[in-house]
Amino acid sequence: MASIKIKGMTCAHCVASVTKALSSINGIEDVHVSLSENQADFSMTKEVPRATIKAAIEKIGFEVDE
Ligand code: 9UX
Repeated sequence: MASIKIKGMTCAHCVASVTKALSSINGIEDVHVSLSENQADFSMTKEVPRATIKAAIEKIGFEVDE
């Protein structure tokens, strides 16, 4: 499992948006986003650059916590 910290999620719809955005990335599967932990957990079926994940999150208005 890989994980990434996300800033700016405040409701269940935010969680759904992030889940959808991450799930749509080729190579990312089994996405679980936690609102209380400000974190997304996922598995990767191939190597996905962190920049790709970061860009997908920022595109929909959230921030990655470095
Ligand atoms: Mo979660 Mo609502 O943002 O704008 S608080 S979608």
